[in-house]
Amino acid sequence: MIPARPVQPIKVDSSTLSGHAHRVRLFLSLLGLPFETIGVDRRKGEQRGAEFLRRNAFGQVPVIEDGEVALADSNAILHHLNGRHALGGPCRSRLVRGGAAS
Ligand SMILES: N[C@@H](CCC(=O)N[C@@H](CS)C(=O)NCC(=O)O)C(=O)O
Repeated sequence: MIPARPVQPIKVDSSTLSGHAHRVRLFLSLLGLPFETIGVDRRKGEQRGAEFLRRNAFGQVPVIEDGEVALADSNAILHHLNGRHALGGPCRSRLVRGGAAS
């Protein structure tokens, strides 16, 4: 099975100084996947706005939108990205075999 490339860039709701959001963006970068960061200003309380709470009722970043999949929680997101986009995990599929470096 060949890992699926996203048709559209994956949207990542993220905010500065969020380690949870950072690790999602880092993993997307390691996989070489296209993504778009959507800034959520937590100092302004944007994560508690009605529009954001529709995407994540816990009012936390990160949240991703990957095609038809909308998902919160960094661990769940990493699991999803690994399952859909990185056959065997990024180390086996891209880094160790040289895909990311070439
Ligand atoms: N279990 C969640 C935790 C996410 C989390 O704690 N996010 C923080 C930023 S690092 C947040 O959005 N806090 C809400 C706030 O500041 O009101 C995950 O792994 O994604």
